Amino acid sequence: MNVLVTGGAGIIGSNFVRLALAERAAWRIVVVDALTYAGNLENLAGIEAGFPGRYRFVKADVADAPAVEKIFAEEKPSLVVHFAAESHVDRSVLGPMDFVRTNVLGTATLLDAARKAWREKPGRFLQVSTDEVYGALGETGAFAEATPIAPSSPYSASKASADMLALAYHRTFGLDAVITRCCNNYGPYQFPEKLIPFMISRFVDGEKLPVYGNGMNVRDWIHVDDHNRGVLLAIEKGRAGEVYNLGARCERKNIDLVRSLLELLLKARGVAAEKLESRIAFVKDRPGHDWRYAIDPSKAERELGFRPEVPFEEGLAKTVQWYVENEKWWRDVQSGAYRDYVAKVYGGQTSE
Ligand code: NAD
Ligand code: TDX
Repeated sequence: MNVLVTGGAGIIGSNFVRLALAERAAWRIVVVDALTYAGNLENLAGIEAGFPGRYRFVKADVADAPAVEKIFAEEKPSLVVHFAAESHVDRSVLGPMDFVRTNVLGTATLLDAARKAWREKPGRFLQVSTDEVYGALGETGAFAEATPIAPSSPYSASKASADMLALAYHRTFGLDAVITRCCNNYGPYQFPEKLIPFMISRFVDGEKLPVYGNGMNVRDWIHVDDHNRGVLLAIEKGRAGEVYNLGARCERKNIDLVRSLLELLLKARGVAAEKLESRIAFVKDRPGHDWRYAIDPSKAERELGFRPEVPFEEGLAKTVQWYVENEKWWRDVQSGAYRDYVAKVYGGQTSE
């Protein structure tokens, strides 16, 4: 079975490719990724050798219709797992249009190519989405699939638009589309702009840790492997036209999470405990900062048998260990050296 995985060079996509090739022997995966600033071929290192004949990488922009149609014609995929996106909220505040282009137009381009390619033999389109489409919660409650969408940032509005297009292609054209909406991911290969790897890299560099606002905002956390196991379940057991929320019932206030990180780093790097609190700096709040996210995953648990396996404290400790042991990986990202790897493989054609 040929599977297109878009955005496979990002954190979630690259971990998905590893998991799926290991656990689904009949799959051959074609990664389609534009290698933007967030795409890192080092995240996929070793896969070609580890799974000979079952992996191909194509550098392409999902919003480029001729390129996408060519890939569909060459590979005849029966499944598309669509991870590719501009994913960082702060960047969407600085420059919303890249988000509209990739997340809205890119998703529409893929859906339309799938509609045309699957006229005779239908395939499945898995749209990877986010809890952020539901907007912000107050102190209580959780997002269910029936919660009205009310996105706050250009990022979440562009993801909500993509979800609406996927559902419209299902209703209008009968396209077999399934949507998963997951909470905040953590784990190896996460670009060091996201909270956890950003704080780790700042700590190691002796910099202050900038906590937005009063640090009382709440995020709901899941290990990337648990998210990806949920995506596999939605692919194989999900009903067409349905949305499945994925989460591990693991809410943490940002400030508490930063303090846990500090304690773990203290163990890993041997820094004096009394110096830790002075490392935290409360800074200006993010514009439109959603107060609280919490996912109710009971539909996925009931219908898909979804059961997250990684306890947060254990997953966080392993993740900190990974960043400590793989300092070269994030140093190459900080310095831009990871682009050289792209240049070596693709003759300098990066997409920035
Ligand atoms: P990421 O930023 O780490 O990676 C995104 C990948 O998409 C990169 O490899 C990038 O090169 C690629 N890409 C970007 N624009 C592209 C384009 N126009 N054409 C082809 N490829 C392009 O993102 P991530 O955190 O791995 O997120 C993957 C998906 O999961 C996204 O759709 C995101 O909205 C969703 N999601 C993320 C989280 C999270 O916590 N990170 C939570 C829920 C849902
Ligand atoms: O330096 C920081 N200081 C800080 O207080 C950063 C980078 C973040 N924060 C706060 C903002 C959020 O409340 O930490 C929380 C997490 O921030 P991010 O890592 O930027 O994630 P978030 O905005 O919650 O969005 C993430 O989860 C849902 C992903 O980036 C999205 O792609 C996903 O859809």
